[in-house]
Amino acid sequence: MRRALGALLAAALVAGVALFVHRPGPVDAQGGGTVEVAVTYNGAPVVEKLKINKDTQQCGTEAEVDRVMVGSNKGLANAVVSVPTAKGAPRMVKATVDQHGCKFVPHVSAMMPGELELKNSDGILHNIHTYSTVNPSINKAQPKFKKVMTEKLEKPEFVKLTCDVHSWMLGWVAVLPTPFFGVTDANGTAKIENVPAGKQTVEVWHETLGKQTREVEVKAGQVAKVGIEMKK
Ligand SMILES: [Cu+2]
Repeated sequence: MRRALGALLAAALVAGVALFVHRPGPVDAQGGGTVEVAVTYNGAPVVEKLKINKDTQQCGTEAEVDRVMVGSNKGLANAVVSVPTAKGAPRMVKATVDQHGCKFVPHVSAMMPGELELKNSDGILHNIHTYSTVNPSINKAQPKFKKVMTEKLEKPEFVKLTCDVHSWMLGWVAVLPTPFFGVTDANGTAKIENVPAGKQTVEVWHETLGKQTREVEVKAGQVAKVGIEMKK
């Protein structure tokens, strides 16, 4: 009994030390700071609605495409924010876009040059067709049995995703030249962490409202707040 307790205590001590040593949390390695971006839009939301008469079991009978999504306090969702002046180790995370309910989910995603994973959780035929300038266009059928398809987007650019089977399907993939990026949430905010200290440029891009930039002074261990209003 005593022995078991001793072993338990020893185990707890080891676990405690391990926890202390490998404590997860915000890494402040190179003296970076956080850039918190709040994107707003002084206008009304835009939603396109279309009747569907194809694959209705998976797609439903009406498609809703959010072209301008505005949340609380005029927050603009689905805007890509990045710090193109900040260089850092590439983020080796693949961007994943699912074709679900005959929609691209998420509607907007961001990645560094590399691989894009296309999922087909609908289990029906989709045909990805991308529109881009510096990256080769992708135009490929994804049959119902093909659950995942991997494609490459190797140059920074905002790539438009469409589907040749379902004309209303629309999505975007931002291929960015920096690992410091985010996509605004329903409230229009995005947080970019560990941005190298110094003068940096924050860029905001939105599929229908264009691009804007702001200068920001990033200080180590601090949060720099940037507010950007997008206009029609
Ligand atoms: Cu489709």
